Amino acid sequence: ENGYELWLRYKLVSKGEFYTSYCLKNRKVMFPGETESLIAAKKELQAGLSGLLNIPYTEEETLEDNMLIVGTPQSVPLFKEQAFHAEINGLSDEGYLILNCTIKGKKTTAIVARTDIGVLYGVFHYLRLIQTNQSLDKLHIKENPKLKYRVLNHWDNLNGTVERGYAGYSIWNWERLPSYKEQRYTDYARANASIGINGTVLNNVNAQAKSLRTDWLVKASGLADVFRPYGIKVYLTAKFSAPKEIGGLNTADPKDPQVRKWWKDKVEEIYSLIPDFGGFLVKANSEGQPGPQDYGCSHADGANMLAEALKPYGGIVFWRAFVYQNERHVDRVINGYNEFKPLDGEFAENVFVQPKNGPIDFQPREPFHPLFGGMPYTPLSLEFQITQENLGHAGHLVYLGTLFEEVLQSDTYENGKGSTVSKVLQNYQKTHGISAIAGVPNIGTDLNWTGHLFGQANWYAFGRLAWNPDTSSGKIAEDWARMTFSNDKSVLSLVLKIMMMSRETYVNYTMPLGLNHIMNYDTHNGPEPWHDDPVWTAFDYHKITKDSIGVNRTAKGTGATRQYHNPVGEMFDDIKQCPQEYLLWFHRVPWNYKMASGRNLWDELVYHYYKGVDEVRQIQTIWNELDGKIDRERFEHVASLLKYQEQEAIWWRDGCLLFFQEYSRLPIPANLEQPKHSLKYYKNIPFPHDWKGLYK
Ligand code: BDP
Repeated sequence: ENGYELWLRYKLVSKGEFYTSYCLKNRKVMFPGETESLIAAKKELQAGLSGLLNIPYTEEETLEDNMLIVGTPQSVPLFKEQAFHAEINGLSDEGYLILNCTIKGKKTTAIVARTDIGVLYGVFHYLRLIQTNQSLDKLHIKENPKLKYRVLNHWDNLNGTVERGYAGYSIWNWERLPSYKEQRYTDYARANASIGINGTVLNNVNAQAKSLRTDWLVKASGLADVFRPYGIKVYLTAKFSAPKEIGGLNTADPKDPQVRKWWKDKVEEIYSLIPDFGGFLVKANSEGQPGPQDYGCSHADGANMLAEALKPYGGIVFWRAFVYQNERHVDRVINGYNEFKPLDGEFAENVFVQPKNGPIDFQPREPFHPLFGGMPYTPLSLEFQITQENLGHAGHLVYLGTLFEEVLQSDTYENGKGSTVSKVLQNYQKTHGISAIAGVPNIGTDLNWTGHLFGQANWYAFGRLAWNPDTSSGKIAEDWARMTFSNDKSVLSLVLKIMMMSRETYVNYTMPLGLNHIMNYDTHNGPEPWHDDPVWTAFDYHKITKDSIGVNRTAKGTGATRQYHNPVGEMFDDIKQCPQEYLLWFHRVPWNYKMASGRNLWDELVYHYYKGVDEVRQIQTIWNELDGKIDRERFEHVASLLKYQEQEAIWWRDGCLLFFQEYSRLPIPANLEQPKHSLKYYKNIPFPHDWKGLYK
């Protein structure tokens, strides 16, 4: 197995407790309807059932006992007469029911929705029940997505490279689009639909204006055609200077009527080619991208101009809040909030402001972004990074479900206890009508899509959490592991143990106790806490001296803690109450500070770095127990990457501790494995070269 089939492998289930009942209940299927989405659903059901059960897929039009009936009240008029009809009407546009019911005296199972796309989602869920070895008796499942827009943000460049992509090249073959539609596009759509993702931004936030040129739009329309039956809308990034770059105007000033007209005409053209176009994602006045501030206008002015053009067609704008140039040398952490908070309520109703999950930049651990809870009158979309830019690229096994859950379940206290980030995203205050979440995927042309096989779990987890941000990361990991490896308990317990510890392990050997942004300047992998040049210095992030380490972001320092509601702000502000995992994020702490464990800060840091490496070794041992229990190809793929991960973990541990030691002048206890090389050696390791020239 090479991993291409992702979690949709549909391998024959074991002939265990449910096999007979599975076969009985799926021998005959009633599934009328010829729309594109129903056909897609039917194909999936057919492939799924025949693979999982090894029985022929047989459709019948007459009702029989033990039948599986699939459709909407339009495609299956029988549903209109059933007691559950009222429940169908209560479903959202994408919701579904899966239930056992007696229809005209026959015992049946029904997958029902109001819409065709709801049926497709229901089919995927139904197959998942079999894939994960669940009973098909006493079913009464009702699902509605909790967030409306569940979108991937590809950072794919038009030349085929992927910014911060570690799984090969972009899967969009622009050269051959729109005519040639690779099978991979359909498989991508299937995978996304199976976890409820309903939108995809095709291109990089560091945008090229030409993606909005007619010839490129025609290409994008080819992808939209493949994705449509799967309920996935295409979005594009919009470069703010496009009216100048490709529109022949001499300004992109949002106050200029010609500029506004240019965007309106452009949007009209887009909808003529892609009638269900989703909208724009914009990175403006951030890391050198153009934006409304170039013309003395605000983010809201810029976003609202685009929103106005999209509104007649139902399109939306995702306006990113990842900005930091204005207060860079004060404290980057406070910049996004300071720039966006005053604009709360000024954005048009079809605009989302989209902060990253934390206030810096996709670090292994960050406190949640204070804009969540800080902009009650603005629809907020949260941006997670699925690609492991700062989490070991595709070389490290790091399950991100736990990171996502940690952020989503963080309590903002916006409206008292229980105002979690998840609730904020769900618009619990009801001050606006839309909700969204975004993830920067880890998908590329590698055979297994994500480089590391376990990277697939992160794509999967993002989708499941986008559908329901309150799902537990453990449950998601279990579903993924069952579908990806096996329902065998002895396999599952090992795989889950690894997954659930893996992110904390990564934090331990890279940036424990709230450390952050000490990675290599270019590649963002490997340690470089010593990086120091005027453009970017790691010293801004750790402020190390011979006495202490960490950044004072309390009310007496840069004031970042004041951007949170109390009691969160007070908790972060008080070194005694501040959770240990955020200690050096918010506080400047002396080396001899007594930690809760009784160790001083230096020893605690040493303890975490060593623990991280030990844990990678434990993960290797656990993985080795799977030898012979899963297929050779995937076993060896992961085993060899774990060896690589161990080397990298040692590199991080020794590089960081030797550097910190230059300041603390405290020893690494003699009973611990001592660094094999000098700090000079680590400083001179040539960083793996950016082989695709992606970052420039
Ligand atoms: C940084 C990435 C950079 C992105 C930027 C962004 O290193 O490649 O362009 O974020 O999100 O983390 O815009």
